[in-house]
Amino acid sequence: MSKQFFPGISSIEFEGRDSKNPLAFKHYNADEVVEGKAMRDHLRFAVVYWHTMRGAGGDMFGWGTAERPWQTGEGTVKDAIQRARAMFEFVGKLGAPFYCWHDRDVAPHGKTLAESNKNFDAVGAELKKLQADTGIRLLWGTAQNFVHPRYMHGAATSCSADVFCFAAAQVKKALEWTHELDGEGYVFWGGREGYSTLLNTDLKREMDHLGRFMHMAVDYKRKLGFKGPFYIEPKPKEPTKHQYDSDAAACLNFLREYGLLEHFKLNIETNHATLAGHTMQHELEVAGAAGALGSIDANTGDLLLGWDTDQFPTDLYLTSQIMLSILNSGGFTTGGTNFDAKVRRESFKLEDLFHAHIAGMDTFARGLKIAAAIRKDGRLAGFVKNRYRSWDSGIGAKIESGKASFSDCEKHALKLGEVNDLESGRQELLEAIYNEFI
Ligand code: XUL
Ligand code: CO
Repeated sequence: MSKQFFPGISSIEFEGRDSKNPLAFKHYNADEVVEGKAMRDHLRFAVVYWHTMRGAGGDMFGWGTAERPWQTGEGTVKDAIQRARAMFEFVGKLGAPFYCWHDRDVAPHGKTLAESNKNFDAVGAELKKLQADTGIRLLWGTAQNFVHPRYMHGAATSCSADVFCFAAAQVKKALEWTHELDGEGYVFWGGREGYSTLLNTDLKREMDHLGRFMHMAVDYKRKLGFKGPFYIEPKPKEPTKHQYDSDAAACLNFLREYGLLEHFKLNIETNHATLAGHTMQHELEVAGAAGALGSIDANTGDLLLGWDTDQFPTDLYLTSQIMLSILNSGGFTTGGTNFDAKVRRESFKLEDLFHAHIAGMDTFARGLKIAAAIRKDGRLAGFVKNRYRSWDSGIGAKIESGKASFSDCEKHALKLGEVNDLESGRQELLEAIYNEFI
């Protein structure tokens, strides 16, 4: 047995809602069946490598605070392999089925691209072994095309064609390892694909380059034989003032404009939705309406702080609304619930990593049960269905099926004289009904 990084903590078990054990699940019971499927398969939890393993708790005003015995600061491959073992010990003890990485979280940057690739190959081989030993699977991989100074002007949208090539090479390699590790999918988050000022930016040319980049990725995916979906993760700002993939609607428009829609779904993140001025549920519904709801980055922001605080989700309204949209869209297939979340700077102890994930998983488990109960009850869905009943027959059905013209509508309206039977939207009643299930 190799060195243990969490020696005082054993596997986290389900103990039920009356348990007072901080290191036990109160609601997440992986085998419990909800709507005919085990919770494990509904929720498909994943732990992120970056915040969990690499996050040190630093902010722009202070150094890192977190106790992380695997962070030696050496930046060597040996160090990265230790970190991989710590990661798998953590995910295994937590009982999450999946994890996610950026290429440069798992392996260090080299002095050249060839050296970076070599580093990645060494750590990738260890990940493959750890996956086989533990049964933990890769939900998705992604390339970190935003940390290195070469990406200061963007990666695929850089003003430099040389930088575009580095970005392409990095994605190519990250895709190869995602495929080798049997990843369920692959994510693109455009960390610096945007601008800080339009004074120096050819927006159209940059968007065209991004479209070209994605087509090249699709071609390479085909060549590799990788079958998992590509996801774009929308975010409106941070680090740039404006990011091109600003929200679900902007991503869908980009994908449609460049003929890429059939190859991509979206990975929707709560804190990114709020930064865009939307609710998470809005983003999920927009993605779902386009048949592009793929996966979620489960976190939350703080409404009083205007930045991406990436907190663990512990709000039952949030998780139940998310699970309602997910269940209504048919549930996850290749996607899952990825905790793109970090513990607060003040929560610096090792066990805080467990407390945070347990809180997130329990809150999602309750969200799932609440959403299933709301669906079983049927009053909310029934209200919505009934609200649109004028479209089920008569002139409504004719309009929906494309068989009515403006003249037909005019004839209908003239015959009616006025609309006299409008009904209440009943928002407050519906909110009270929702509360019955919380
Ligand atoms: C950044 C963010 C990323 C992506 C993956 O805000 O969410 O970590 O999830 O690159
Ligand atoms: Co994210």
